[in-house]
Amino acid sequence: MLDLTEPVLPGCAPWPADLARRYRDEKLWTGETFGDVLTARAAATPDRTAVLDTAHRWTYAELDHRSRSLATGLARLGITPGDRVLVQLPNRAEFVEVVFALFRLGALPVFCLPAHRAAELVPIAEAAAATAMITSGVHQRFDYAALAETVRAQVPSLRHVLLVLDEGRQLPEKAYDIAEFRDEPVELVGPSASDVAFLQLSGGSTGIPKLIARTHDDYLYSVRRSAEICELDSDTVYLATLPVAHNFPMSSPGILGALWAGGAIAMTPDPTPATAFPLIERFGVTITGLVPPLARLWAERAEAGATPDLSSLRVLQVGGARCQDELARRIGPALGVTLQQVFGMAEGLVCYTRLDDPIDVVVSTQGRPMSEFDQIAVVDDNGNEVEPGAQGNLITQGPYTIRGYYDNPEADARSFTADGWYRTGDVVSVRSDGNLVVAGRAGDWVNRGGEKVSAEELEAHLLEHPDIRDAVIIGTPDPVLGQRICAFVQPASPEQRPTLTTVRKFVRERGVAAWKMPDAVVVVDQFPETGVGKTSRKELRQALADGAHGSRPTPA
Ligand code: OOB
Repeated sequence: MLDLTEPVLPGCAPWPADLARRYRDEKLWTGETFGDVLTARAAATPDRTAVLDTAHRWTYAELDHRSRSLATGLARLGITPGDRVLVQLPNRAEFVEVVFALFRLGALPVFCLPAHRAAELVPIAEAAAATAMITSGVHQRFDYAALAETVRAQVPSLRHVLLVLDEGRQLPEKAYDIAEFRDEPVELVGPSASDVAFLQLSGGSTGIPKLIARTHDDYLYSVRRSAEICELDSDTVYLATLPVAHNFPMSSPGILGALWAGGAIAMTPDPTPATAFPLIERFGVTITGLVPPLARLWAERAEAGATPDLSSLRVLQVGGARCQDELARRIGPALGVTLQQVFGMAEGLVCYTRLDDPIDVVVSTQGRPMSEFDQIAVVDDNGNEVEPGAQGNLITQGPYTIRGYYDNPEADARSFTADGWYRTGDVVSVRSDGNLVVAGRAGDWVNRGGEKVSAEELEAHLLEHPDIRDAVIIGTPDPVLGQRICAFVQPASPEQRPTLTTVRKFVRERGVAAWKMPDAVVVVDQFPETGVGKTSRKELRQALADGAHGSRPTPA
């Protein structure tokens, strides 16, 4: 009998035995592994399409065979169960092959984003004590093989670099081509469902990366529930538009949800309308997920007319950052889809609006937890629950939310309560209908002389300005007031650039309190982005601190 009080991987906090037993008794954790799911689908529908990209179309039988074959080859190379393997691949079919090969072997993929560079990858590889890295050759003019070599040179545990190469590409001297490891499959023992399946990265990591260990049991439960809520079936074609290693396109319901439902995974190498729209038509895509800046771009492109045929697309998910109501209202009509808001985190909890929710819920809320076993609470800074409906800090625990980071007691002390609830860092309110409204990250408030201004609230006002395409509010240090309000704005057109005077006048005329007026307006053509495409407030703050953009706030 499995002792549930033992950590599943040294350095990981286990679920308390009573909760783990409950999740098993309730059949949330079913004892299946990812390998088991693929085996079952390949047996049931061997000839249905499992994965397609611009260069490949694999059936379930082919994907199953490829993953067994590569698992066997990786075992021959000396990769063993429990080994950590950095995976940094663009959205292409081989991502699925590689990840399922590692799952079958019981080695743990460490999911890195294509945007990561040595400054991120070295500490990640060190924290994970990774033994291998699987990456691509040159992609979008960046040499990932050279990057992997840089990482290997600095991380002694990292022995092997394996590359997914396009045909005709030359193999660098010290690396392997994964094609050399597609062996005749042999049966491998494989992991058990309570084992850790992979390591995911926490968003917004600084310093020592926070690694998130997810088990087959817990992650598969979230995948299954997500697929149910998103009404996936064997006709689903899920397009991985965001970088597929991220939790949202991976499992909410993502590529794993599509696979669980027996549908197809489609991949686009880049998320722009120019690339993704023709692929939606070509592959008959039914659902995909975007971060808000991309959703804005897609809506604008569709509103401009003359797009490829997007009529197969039924559901467009938006998540990863707050989708402003103004944008949410436009998406359905512009793209002819049902909008679904998704509020989730790699640590676990994912909330969805449901596909049959009234439009007010879909446009104005970030949905409700996927599971009746998710527990959420909204607490003040002392940890006491706030009045129903009031804003506060969201904490959560449940059948697929981790109870501690991988081997990082300092981060655990900050991010988890003594009894294992995860402090999300998000400020939310819960409406009487149970849906959450995300007001922002706890740090996204500007404290102007003691008056707190919600960045999200002020941004929503600015988005109503005809000359403003997108807006981000940042607090800047001020010797007298503590902080001042700086508005970064993207102009709607190059000719009409908003100014401090016009913006303040506009906000005032909307009946907003005087102390919420921006103290400075900085017009920029593009916002910096995180690896998954969210607008990076951190970089904007840094730009202000560095005096970039000539953006020292001017006294109003
Ligand atoms: C997703 O995961 P992460 O780990 O990259 O980021 C999590 C954080 C949340 O704590 C929250 O601050 C923010 O991203 N966030 C949202 C949001 N979705 C995520 N803030 C406002 N509204 C939303 N809809 O971003 C992620 C993981 C799974 C599914 C979807 C997103």
